[in-house]
Amino acid sequence: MAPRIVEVRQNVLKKNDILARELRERFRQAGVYVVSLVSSPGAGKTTLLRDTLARLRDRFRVAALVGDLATDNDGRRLGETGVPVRQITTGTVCHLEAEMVGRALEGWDLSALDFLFIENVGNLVCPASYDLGENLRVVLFSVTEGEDKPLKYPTIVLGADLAVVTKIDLAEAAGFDREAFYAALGRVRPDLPVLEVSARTGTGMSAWLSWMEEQARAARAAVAGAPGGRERRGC
Ligand SMILES: Nc1nc2c(ncn2[C@@H]2O[C@H](COP(=O)(O)OP(=O)(O)OP(=O)(O)O)[C@@H](O)[C@H]2O)c(=O)[nH]1
Ligand SMILES: [Mg+2]
Repeated sequence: MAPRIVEVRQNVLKKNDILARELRERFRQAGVYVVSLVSSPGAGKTTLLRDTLARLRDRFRVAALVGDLATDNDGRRLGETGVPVRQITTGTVCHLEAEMVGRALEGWDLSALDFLFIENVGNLVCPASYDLGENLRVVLFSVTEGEDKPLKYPTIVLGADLAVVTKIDLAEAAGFDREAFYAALGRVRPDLPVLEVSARTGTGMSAWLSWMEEQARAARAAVAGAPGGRERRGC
């Protein structure tokens, strides 16, 4: 890459980091727990998120932002759950940036939310470089996309807090080699928690929700216990 291009890219990333830090502080002050989902196109982000919103909406105040290059299909699908959803249409940009998230949140009272979910644009490369100020970043790999994906896209794995293997109902039909997948993931991030789910059959959904709720509880307890921290509603 030419030095000039490298410099511009570094400036963009630096600006994003500053905005993401501001967002993170805003989320912390509002007491909203933010979870982002990243994966290759079609791995099942919207489907998992739709079922997640439907299962959480009676117990928590939830909302979602969803990024896509060209359509509002996912926003409409998620909106069917009845929870507040905003679509971010990125045009030619292959990832969400902190600035886009900040703009999409304009006018939203974040303190009226317990959980905010962000579905990134389907892409295992570009989103890795852009912090969105989220508390948790979840990377999804479907059983149909090949066991070696964690090795081919290590940066996204290195920045994740959880890996979710999706479409587990198709594992047998797709000849998914579980051992090979876990070996590939382990070579990049041996410490990364992994959950297997099927939004189609509901397998693993309870484990996913419990895990995420526990992370949110722990984060809220840490904020409440920190010097200068304030009491928050538990969840
Ligand atoms: N069998 C099966 N199909 C699934 C599952 N989850 C999603 N799908 C299907 O996979 C396809 C893509 O799912 P989406 O949820 O749209 O995937 P996505 O990651 O949001 O896609 P993009 O936003 O385009 O990147 C759809 O046809 C879903 O019905 C699952 O658990 N099992
Ligand atoms: Mg989607």
